[in-house]
Amino acid sequence: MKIGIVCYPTFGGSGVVATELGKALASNGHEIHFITYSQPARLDFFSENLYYHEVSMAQYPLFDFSPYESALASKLVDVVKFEKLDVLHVHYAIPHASVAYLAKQILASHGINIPVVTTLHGTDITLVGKDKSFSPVVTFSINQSDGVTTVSENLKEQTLEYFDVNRDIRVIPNFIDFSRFHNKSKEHFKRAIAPGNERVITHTSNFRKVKNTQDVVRIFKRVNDVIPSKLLMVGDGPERHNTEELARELGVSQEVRFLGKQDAIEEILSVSDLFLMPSSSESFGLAALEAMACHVPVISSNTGGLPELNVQGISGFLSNIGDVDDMAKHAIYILEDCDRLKVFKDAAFARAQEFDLAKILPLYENYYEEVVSASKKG
Ligand code: GMT
Repeated sequence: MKIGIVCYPTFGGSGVVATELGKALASNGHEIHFITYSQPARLDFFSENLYYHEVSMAQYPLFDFSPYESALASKLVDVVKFEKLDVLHVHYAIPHASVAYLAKQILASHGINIPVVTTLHGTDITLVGKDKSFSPVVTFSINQSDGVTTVSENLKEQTLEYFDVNRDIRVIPNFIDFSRFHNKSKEHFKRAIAPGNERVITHTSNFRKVKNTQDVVRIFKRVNDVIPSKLLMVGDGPERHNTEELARELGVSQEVRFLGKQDAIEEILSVSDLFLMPSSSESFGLAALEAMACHVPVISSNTGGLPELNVQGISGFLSNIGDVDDMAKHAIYILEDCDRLKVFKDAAFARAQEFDLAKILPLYENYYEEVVSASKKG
């Protein structure tokens, strides 16, 4: 198939899923066209089946806000028409689903039918999409898509609860590519990070409010009081400063390393013993899945789609949002005993295998086939 993929090309989870999906589809023989405003962060290799079309915008002094939607719609029309795409797959509803609808209407006026699949990733529904300034457009464009997927059952339920949706939604969870995410032997790195053989605890995120990065430090402080440990904070974003401040206030800054944005996340996870995700909202929790694939158990909140990934008492533990005492208690339970830690590490890996790319990719391929054939009939 010839598939157009639209996403945010940044480090966010939706862009990562879109890019990894495109790469995997290309390896499976599909022709994939990424249409974004800059090269997606993980589109870092060449394949004969991969194409990248940059959305560029004419600047004009009248534009206080650049009309990105119009530029993207025009690019979609151009790429669909000239590359003869079979389907457009847009990731993150705002603004991609409504832009795809506009492009679809323009193409229809040229006698071209292009089915649109929209994947909802989380904050486009739970946070931003619900806002009055977006919700009529989000509702309309979900209903106008030829296919809609969410990354968890919980996100599907939330979509149906918050929006007046009159169509089926297919749940296709996030996935993991084990050829990249597996436990690598990084003993020299581990010795550098934890010279006293301390336990290594890791958090990766975009340091936005929903990630509760200060709770990560609060949990760490409680663990570190009992078990010698180090905390690796990977990523960057608006809450980083406050989080660093808290580490100083709590007297643990010497044990906490803020590593900023990192490409080789799998190497950091390979030296980790525990992953913390105390988010107040999480539609799936891709970062936790990446950790589990590298044999790292997860202490998370029990919000959103996290209970569909993290299995209580098996791959880790889940607690109420903000209950840092409970999270710290569970973290200590896992880390205090070497044999127990090994059991949790193995179980986290086993759970991650249920989200193997090889299992999830056919779900998308079959869905494209269904949507394309229904759109030809209809
Ligand atoms: O986590 C983020 O803030 C980034 C966000 C995104 O849309 O880029 O991630 C969302 O999509 C991921 C991939 O589907 C999910 O695994 C994350 O759970 C989800 N984040 C939230 O719901 C907060």
